[in-house]
Amino acid sequence: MTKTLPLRIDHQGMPAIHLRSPDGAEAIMLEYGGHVVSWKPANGVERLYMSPQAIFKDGVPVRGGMPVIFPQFGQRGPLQGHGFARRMNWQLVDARIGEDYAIANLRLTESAATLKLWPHEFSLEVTVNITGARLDVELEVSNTGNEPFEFTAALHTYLAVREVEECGIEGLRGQSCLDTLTNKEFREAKNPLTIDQEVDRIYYDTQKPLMLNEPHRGLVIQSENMPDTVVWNPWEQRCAELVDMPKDGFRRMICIEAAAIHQPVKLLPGGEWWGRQTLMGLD
Ligand code: TA6
Repeated sequence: MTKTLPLRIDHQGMPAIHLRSPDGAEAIMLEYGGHVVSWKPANGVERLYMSPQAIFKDGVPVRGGMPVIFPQFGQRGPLQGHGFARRMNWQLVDARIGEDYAIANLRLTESAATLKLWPHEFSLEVTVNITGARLDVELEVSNTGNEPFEFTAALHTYLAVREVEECGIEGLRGQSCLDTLTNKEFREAKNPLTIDQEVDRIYYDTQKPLMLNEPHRGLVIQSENMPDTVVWNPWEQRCAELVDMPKDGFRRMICIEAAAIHQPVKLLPGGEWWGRQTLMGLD
């Protein structure tokens, strides 16, 4: 049996939804950006990185958690970096708790503000489902207008790590990727991939599960229908330039992002698309 709960809370001065599954898993989502800002599996240990200097203010993207990137990844188009979805207030559609899960669904649709930036009618939904050691975040896009449109999208997941230089990402060897720092494409030779400098890459068509290993724990990362994986760490110099990151913040995070970038998604009127990222803690 499921029941609807009043899960609304205030988080850093913003309306949010606090999900708590009966098995102990927890997540917090802001209505601003449809943004997951915290995920604790049932063992109670936070798995998402949130910058202690993150700014919670309308119009400013939140540095950490899981920003929703839509309808433009990065600077690949005329919009502001990473599009507008992370800078808009979304509507709560549904939040429920079940026997061993909790789920919430938020929606963003076109408004005068979005139409000014991007002249398309759309529905963008994010659904977050937590149970035990698992988090599923699903994006759904519908073209509710009369003209086709194209978009790129990502779940820009900031993962919390004890020390980035202790981490290894398994599962990328052999994958083609674009190094966006040099604008060169190459095939990944490393397994595991370790991080000891600035990294900003788009791995194409990564359909296999990835593992983020730390000496004391692991995380399985899977995506469906989001064929690309972005790996980002700003390292020391770039991090120092980010006003919303502490000096050593780059050591505590790594972004592993499920994305659809290389082949933009085309939707005809009435067309629908979905993509999902699943994280599973192994502690
Ligand atoms: O996903 C990686 C990336 O596109 C990087 O190039 C990097 O600048 C980052 O996202 C953060 O972007 P933001 O606009 O949130 O500062």
